[in-house]
Amino acid sequence: MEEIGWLPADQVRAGVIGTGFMGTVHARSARLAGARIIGVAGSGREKTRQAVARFGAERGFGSAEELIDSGDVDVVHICTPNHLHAPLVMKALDAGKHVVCEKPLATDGETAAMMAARAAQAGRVAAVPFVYRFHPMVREARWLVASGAVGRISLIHGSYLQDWLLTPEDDNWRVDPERGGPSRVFADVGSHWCDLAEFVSGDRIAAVSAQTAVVIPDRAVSRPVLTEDVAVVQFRTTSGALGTVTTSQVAPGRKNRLFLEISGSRAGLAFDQEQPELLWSGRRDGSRLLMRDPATLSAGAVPYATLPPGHAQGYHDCFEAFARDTYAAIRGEHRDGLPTFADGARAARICDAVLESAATGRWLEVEES
Ligand code: SOE
Repeated sequence: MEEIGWLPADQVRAGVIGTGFMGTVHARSARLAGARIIGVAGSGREKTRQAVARFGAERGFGSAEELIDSGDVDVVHICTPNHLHAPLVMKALDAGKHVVCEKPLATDGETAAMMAARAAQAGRVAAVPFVYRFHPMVREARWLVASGAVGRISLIHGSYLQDWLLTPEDDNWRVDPERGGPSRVFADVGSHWCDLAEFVSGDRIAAVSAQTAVVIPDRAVSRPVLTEDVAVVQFRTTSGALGTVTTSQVAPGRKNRLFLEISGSRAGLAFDQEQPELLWSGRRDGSRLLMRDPATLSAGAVPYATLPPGHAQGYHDCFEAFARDTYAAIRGEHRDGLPTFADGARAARICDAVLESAATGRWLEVEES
């Protein structure tokens, strides 16, 4: 096909596997980040056909494998149920593709580590959309910690609460351990929280003590339910800080409420993902609510503050920034804070420890890498 003049010579060519909510978000972000959406592969011809139109894709593929083997796809976005992540990632890496794979990277830590090692060996960009790193006020919090403004951290705590699985009629592939893996709420959203806690604090979760509960034992389709609705984790960090995180997908009224608070010797910070334009900053002599304003943000946050103050940025902006940084990395440019397969493997390792701790009632160490 003749190259049209206005198409940048290095325009990234993306393929999306999966046509659900996440596939749609990935396709939108890829397009806004400047990629061509070469094609889509869904779980059936009709879903693929509808997604081609919805995603603004150039064509549909008959299968994920066909998309991966296509010579005009540079990067594959994998947005399928969790059990398919590993086989599709490995096939894409073997085909020389860069890969973006939804979290959890894999349903166990050992497989996730193998995927990360394969990506490193292949020299491909391999990213995981821990997208809450891309809220400008999260970057501001990270900058404040790194600058010493918070002081020595003593406590990291918070929660990630949702209610979309509150009733027995609510069901989803994530409930089925065959498709979602052995952990549900912690692998699905606890992974985000732990990644963000480590990203902002610069600390590492070193050991966990967890409890999990299946609150709804029978659902409309899945019965008996084997994966947890609630997980409560106590932890200590490498630097000696203590912490807790509470995760639930049966918390009425909480829609996507990731909350992270860090207490240091000089100041405290708190971020609420449902109020992402704000960052609470607390000191002994008073506290303030910092509002996202490019004019007052640190150098670490400004690149992600793409709108004027008062024009709220949100989830889609995070995903678009993630796609931009991923594609910049594909072009060989460094982007600070890009969540890679190494981060995905870490999240899976923490999740393994949480499940084992909940099963045995013991504290479990979490290896650094
Ligand atoms: C469902 O819990 C879900 O879509 C997660 O899978 C996403 O990772 C999270 O960002 C929002 O909620």
